[in-house]
Amino acid sequence: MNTTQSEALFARAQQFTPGGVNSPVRAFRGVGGTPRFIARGEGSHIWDVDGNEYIDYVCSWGPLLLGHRPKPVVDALAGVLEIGTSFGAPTSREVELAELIVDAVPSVELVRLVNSGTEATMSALRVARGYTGREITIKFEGCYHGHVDSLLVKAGSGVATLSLPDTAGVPRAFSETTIALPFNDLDRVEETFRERGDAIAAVIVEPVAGNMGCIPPAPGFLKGLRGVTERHGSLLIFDEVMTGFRLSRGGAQQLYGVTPDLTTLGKIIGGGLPMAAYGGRDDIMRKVAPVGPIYQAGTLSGNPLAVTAGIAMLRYIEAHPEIYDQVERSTAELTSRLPVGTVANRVGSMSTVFFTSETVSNYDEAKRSDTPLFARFFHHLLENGIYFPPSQFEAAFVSAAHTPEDIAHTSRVIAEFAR
Ligand code: HOZ
Repeated sequence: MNTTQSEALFARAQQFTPGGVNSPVRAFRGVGGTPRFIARGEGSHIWDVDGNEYIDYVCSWGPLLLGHRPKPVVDALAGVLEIGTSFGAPTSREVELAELIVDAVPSVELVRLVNSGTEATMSALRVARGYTGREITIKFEGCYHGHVDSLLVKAGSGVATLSLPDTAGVPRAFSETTIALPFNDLDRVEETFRERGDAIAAVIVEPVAGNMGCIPPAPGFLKGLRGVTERHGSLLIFDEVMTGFRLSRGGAQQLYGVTPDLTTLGKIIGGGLPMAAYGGRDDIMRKVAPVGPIYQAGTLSGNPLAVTAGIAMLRYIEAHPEIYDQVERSTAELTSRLPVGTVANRVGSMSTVFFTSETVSNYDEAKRSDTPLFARFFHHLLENGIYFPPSQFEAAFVSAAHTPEDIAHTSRVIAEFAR
């Protein structure tokens, strides 16, 4: 495979940008080799600057539920260019998007739009602290909630990919407000609440973990979190940046029937443009400025382009509920012919192949995967025109644009992988 242009761009990029990338996992450090510089995408396929074509299972790390350049989103964006790109004043489109989100996501009665998942989780945590008057947060090892200072404790995603112990630059006072516990271990959560319950503002969780690879919640785990937080007067925050509108229109909370107090959203709600949100119970969200004392603001929040793409995406999803069955079936097929010595975790259209024969239900178990072997698997796929996440500790995504031929070809290539 010729990668001359990508290599040249990567060398040039490293002169001007740390590691040559604007987000660490993209640098391929978890798998080695040259990151592909992408020239364009259409449907389920992308093309790199050397003209190589790939079936894309990164899907921009989740936002592209409809694949690249879906017509409803592209058409809506063409229309918005007529009106302007940013006003820093409210527009009717923000109201429309807020209504769509409130209508779809069970826990969300009021919502505030922001620009990135990091901003959403940072703000939701501030609201939880302001509302409860407490400072401690429980998070789970291997879960990733953006690069919020206090949440970069035993974090997944790029932190796990680069095997960073914890992150330089975070004041100890911030990380000391966080208690990290093993995912799916309700006993440890109960025990921690017994010891420090009256200091805990919130439990934040990815209801289906996607940032240590895909790990589903154990039966009863999410309900247990709901129960213990309620009993101790703390808030339950679902980080649905990845799972929101991906696992169902109402996200993981609808799928598992557990309603948190606050929810963070991102990725799909921006239709492929930078957009995120946090929202939840009316009485909690009314503590946010300008109605309440908890301050949070943003110049580009509710940006007309991102909001327009988000509305087009959510309206399409509302009108085509059948896409959820379709992407789930495709993902089941994709993970049906695994090489010996692997396990695949899958929920809906999120999945990860781990190189271990043991169950993977938490971060310690995910770390037992043979990551050098994962790297060989990744390059086997890449050489055969299949673009998977370049890290063991990320989820792969299937979109509604993936065709039966894409899936059949990919599962054949997966089955052919020889150790
Ligand atoms: N941490 C992101 C996904 N879990 C990766 C973002 C990116 O590199 O674009």
